[in-house]
Amino acid sequence: LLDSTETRVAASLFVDPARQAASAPAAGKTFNPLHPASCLGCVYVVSIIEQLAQVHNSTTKEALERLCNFLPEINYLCFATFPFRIETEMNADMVCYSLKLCKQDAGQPRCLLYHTPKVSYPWLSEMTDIMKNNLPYEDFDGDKFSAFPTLRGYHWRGKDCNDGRPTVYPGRRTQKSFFFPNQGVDPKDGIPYEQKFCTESKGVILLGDSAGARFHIPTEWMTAAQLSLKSFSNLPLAFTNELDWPQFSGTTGYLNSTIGGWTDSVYLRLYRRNRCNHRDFQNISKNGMFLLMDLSSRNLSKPLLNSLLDNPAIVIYAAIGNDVCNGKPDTVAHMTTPEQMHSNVMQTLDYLNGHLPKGSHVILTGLVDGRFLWDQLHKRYHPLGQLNNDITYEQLYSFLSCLQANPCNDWLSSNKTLRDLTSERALQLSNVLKEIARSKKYANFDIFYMDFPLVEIAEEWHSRGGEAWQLIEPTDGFHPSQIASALGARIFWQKALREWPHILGKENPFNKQIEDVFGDQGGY
Ligand SMILES: *[C@@H]1O[C@H](CO)[C@@H](O)[C@H](O)[C@H]1NC(C)=O
Ligand SMILES: *[C@@H]1O[C@H](CO)[C@@H](O)[C@H](O)[C@H]1NC(C)=O
Ligand SMILES: *[C@@H]1O[C@H](CO)[C@@H](O)[C@H](O)[C@H]1NC(C)=O
Ligand SMILES: *[C@@H]1O[C@H](CO)[C@@H](O)[C@H](O)[C@H]1NC(C)=O
Ligand SMILES: CC(=O)N[C@H]1CO[C@H](CO)[C@@H](O)[C@@H]1O
Repeated sequence: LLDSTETRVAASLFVDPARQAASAPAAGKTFNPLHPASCLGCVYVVSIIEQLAQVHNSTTKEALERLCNFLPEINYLCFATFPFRIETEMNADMVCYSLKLCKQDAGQPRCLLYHTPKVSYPWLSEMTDIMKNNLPYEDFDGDKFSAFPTLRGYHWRGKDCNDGRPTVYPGRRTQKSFFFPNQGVDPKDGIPYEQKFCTESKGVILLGDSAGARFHIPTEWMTAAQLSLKSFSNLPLAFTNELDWPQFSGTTGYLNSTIGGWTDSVYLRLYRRNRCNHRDFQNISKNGMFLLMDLSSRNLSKPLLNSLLDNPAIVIYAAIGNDVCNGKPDTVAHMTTPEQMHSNVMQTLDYLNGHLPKGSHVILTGLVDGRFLWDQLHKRYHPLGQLNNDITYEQLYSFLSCLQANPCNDWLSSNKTLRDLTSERALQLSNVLKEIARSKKYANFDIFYMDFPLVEIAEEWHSRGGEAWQLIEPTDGFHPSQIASALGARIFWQKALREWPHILGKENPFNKQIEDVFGDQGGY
């Protein structure tokens, strides 16, 4: 459910079959317009239209035109999809029930985002065929990289991949694009640059969930007062990257952040330490990939590895939260148990031991204490509710739960008992990881554990004058923000430098020469 929720909810904000082909997960074959996502998408769009009308003192029709003009690429759909007039007496909840994009299932409560529903007027409009019929979409083909940034391209794994050749991927010792400009050989003396400059190189691989991939819905899309053509200029990029921004992430990020905060990452730091660690990163993260450990049976893609041909890698296994977070009403029954956790992690480690080159490192990071989310946010206003102070995160969470589209029914819940119980389970699962790291030995890698550094991140941010709530993604109220991600990379790095410096390798004395010969290759 989680898997489909994050991307589908977002996809439905702008219902467009072409984009869905790129953004929808391969969970099912059809997009059901009556999925909770269509309700969320509708409530969002109608709220924005109403707020635009309010901000610009215009009619809703003018506001709709304004919004559609912000979205030139899909504006034909914009008009097709909203052939209705919004009565000012109705708020977004009511409009969407009228449009039948929100529906009340038998025996279920009616889900409302706003606390003060206005009177429902008995008007109905026609839904267009596009909304009535199931929209087909293709299975998402993730196997495209190198020349193209998104669609799981080089934002995810750098430019050293080749679509057509499975043997071409980051970290392979036999071919490094790093050396391409001169065929790898110094024309002056015929000696390969690698021999001259590189004694040890290593890559970084992240096995993670949407937090690792930097899930983010731009806040600009939510604030009517600031909406402009520019606000949506990143829409195609955002959707073709599944609303993830791995190019800014704390593990594999390498581009300056355009989504707030700044970029700092383990990859960037490894690269600065040793310029031979170039383009060697893989993002094997996926939204809602709970139990991502179970690489074999769940068809999750494995990192590309070859124990004989690759450079050693630092593999970060980031559990964070998806083992306890789910959108099921009986959420506790669906949490990973410590026994399952143990078995999943052991399977992954066995796989890695069979595929990682000797001298690699695996770092297991523990689960976060997600009570932080509720504590920091529940009383604050969501970006969509800031114009009129009418939507708090508490309202958003309960609306999402009601729609069965809450990414984490247990931590994003007003039930304190449940939140505490979830943290207790998270702690048990972290302890499983800790114990494995303490007691297991592998031939091809050494293994370490670290807690998710939430406390250190919050302290560091506080000492820089920041506020704790800024560490959470404002739009979804759930994922770590860009700031948290960058600070996390720094804290990770410092801990590794202090406690396990050997995993980071030595500083390369030839960094300067490498730069002189190859110039700035952009870090990826
Ligand atoms: C809003 O528009 C109406 C009609 O065009 C006008 O009478 C009113 O003064 C405007 N209000 C503001 C605050 O500009
Ligand atoms: C990021 O920004 C810094 C300073 O603003 C600049 O020096 C650097 O080249 C930028 N990096 C990229 C990859 O754009
Ligand atoms: C896994 O992938 C195979 C081949 O692509 C497919 O036949 C199978 O149904 C998939 N299994 C699951 C659980 O998705
Ligand atoms: C809160 O959660 C606990 C644990 O799941 C459950 O037993 C209890 O009934 C819930 N309380 C309410 C008011 O829903
Ligand atoms: C688990 C997962 O989503 N892995 C993805 C990592 O990125 C590659 C492409 O770079 C995808 O093919 C995988 O699906």
